[in-house]
Amino acid sequence: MSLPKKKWWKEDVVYQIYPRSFKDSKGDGLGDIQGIISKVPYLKELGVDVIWLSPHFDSPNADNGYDIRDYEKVMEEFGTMEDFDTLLKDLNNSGIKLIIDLVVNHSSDEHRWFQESKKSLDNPYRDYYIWRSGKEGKAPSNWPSFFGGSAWEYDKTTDQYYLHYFAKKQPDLNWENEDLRKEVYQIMKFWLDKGVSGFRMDVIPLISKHQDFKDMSVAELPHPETIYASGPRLHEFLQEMHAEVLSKYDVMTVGEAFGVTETIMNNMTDERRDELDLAFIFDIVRIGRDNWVQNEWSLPELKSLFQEQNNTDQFHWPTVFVNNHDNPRSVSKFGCDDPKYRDMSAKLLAILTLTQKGTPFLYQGEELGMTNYNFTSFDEFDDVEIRGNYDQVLESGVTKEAYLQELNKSSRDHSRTPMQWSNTKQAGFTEADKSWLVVNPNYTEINVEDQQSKEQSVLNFYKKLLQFRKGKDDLIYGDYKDLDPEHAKVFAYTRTGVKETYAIILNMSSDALEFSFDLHEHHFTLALTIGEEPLGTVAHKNVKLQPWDGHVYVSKNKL
Ligand code: TEU
Repeated sequence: MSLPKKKWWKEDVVYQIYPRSFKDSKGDGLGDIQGIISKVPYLKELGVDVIWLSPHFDSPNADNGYDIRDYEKVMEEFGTMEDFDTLLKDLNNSGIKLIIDLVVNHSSDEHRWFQESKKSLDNPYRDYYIWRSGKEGKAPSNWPSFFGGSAWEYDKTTDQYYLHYFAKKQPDLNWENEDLRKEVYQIMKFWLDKGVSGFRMDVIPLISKHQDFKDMSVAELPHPETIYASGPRLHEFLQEMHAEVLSKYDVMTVGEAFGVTETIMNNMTDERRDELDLAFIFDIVRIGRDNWVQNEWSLPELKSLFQEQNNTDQFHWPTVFVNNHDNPRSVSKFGCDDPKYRDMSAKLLAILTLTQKGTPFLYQGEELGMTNYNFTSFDEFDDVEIRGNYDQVLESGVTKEAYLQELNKSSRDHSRTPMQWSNTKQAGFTEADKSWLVVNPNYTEINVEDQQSKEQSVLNFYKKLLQFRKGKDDLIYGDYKDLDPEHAKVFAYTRTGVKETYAIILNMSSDALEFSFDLHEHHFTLALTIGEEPLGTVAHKNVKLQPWDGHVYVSKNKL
């Protein structure tokens, strides 16, 4: 058999840092770059290969940095350009690469371009954004914003509306304008020339707009992303970006593929088309979600989504992740946050993320098994998405209590509570009495310092697994086969490479059980386990699993 083409970004494990919540060095309650620098040894010891840094650019923070005022300046609260350069150098010296967030579907309304653009109809920057006249005193179309209300905002200076898919402080950039595109490519080169190893591209499929701005139908309105992510020039723009910038550097790119169809996704990441390397799709992490509502989901459904990721050819490579800054904590959603099984289930999710086929993306705190926070009032949320949608949701007849209950399952703020470093005040995140977002009180039980001292901790399990994965081409590139797609409790699959086959058997339930799989026949030996079974030769025919237990077996292929 032949394995997919080798690339460093298929083998590396990425760790996402949300700088606001990682580590505060100044005592102002906000994370910063010096804070990250102080934790480079921690990241090195953990064993991750690439850091993805969420936006660190100058921003008025309408959406925590996803609204950029100056693309070539560091956010003052986070530090200086010198701090950034030091971080990059320290990471590289530790053998870790750095990728940064490219947020170019929109900028901040405080960006110099927008300040100019709104001044007059003939301002040279007018066309950097999307301006249209209203229709009969109303917005140009019925397009909604993800953060509540219309996607059009009226500006009286020129008596026109500008488009914003997200908050009104995040006006959409006009990619039809060639000068704007050149500016973006120049910004990318600025950071690449400093030595960053690539970009995570925020809502990248949204950059090409349907130029007719036609009203959406009633059926289309609840999911505007499908319309927004199907613009006619997306592939053309990405190919241009590749030719102008990316082709000149050895980098990785991962596009946030919000709203795309399978065809767009496949084209966007087809190795032969020179667009992007990787994409995040949200089917897995958002299983059961409908906007802010979290419905029930089943394990066979989850497995079918992983199967779909594997139904591609050798020209595509998936990403694997169960956490990020826009989603609740994976232990609370996919695992079990009951303290009895919390650690076991966090370790199980580690195995799942690091043995599926695709580039794994971990998110800060995942390596500790951090959980959702129990929000008890709306004042505790920071998220612009909740604040923007609040009135609309309540007007639709949902009670405040019901909304709060649902957000406790679905809110983005769960993942944004500060990193839990120690058992001291504010979890060792900040010296300040108050952090920008509440610290989860379970920091007394879940924190780095404690887990470093305990051999059996989630953190040490991640370290072990990350070491285990390194250099194992057959595990990384091997073929994927789901052994029992219909099993309601066990997720079992094999990864078959050139010389070895791995069998991964995960009990995603709180029941002890036995999974029938003939280990003898396949000469499997136990290579790694969450539980206490001795590693090495397998004595049993079937696999006995404690609640939330997971086993990784290996066998030599018959050549
Ligand atoms: O997210 C876009 C996205 O996919 C959604 O998570 C979105 O935030 C929302 O849930 C839709 O209802 C990206 C960033 O990751 C996010 O943090 C930003 O807020 C957003 O774009 C705007 O830049």
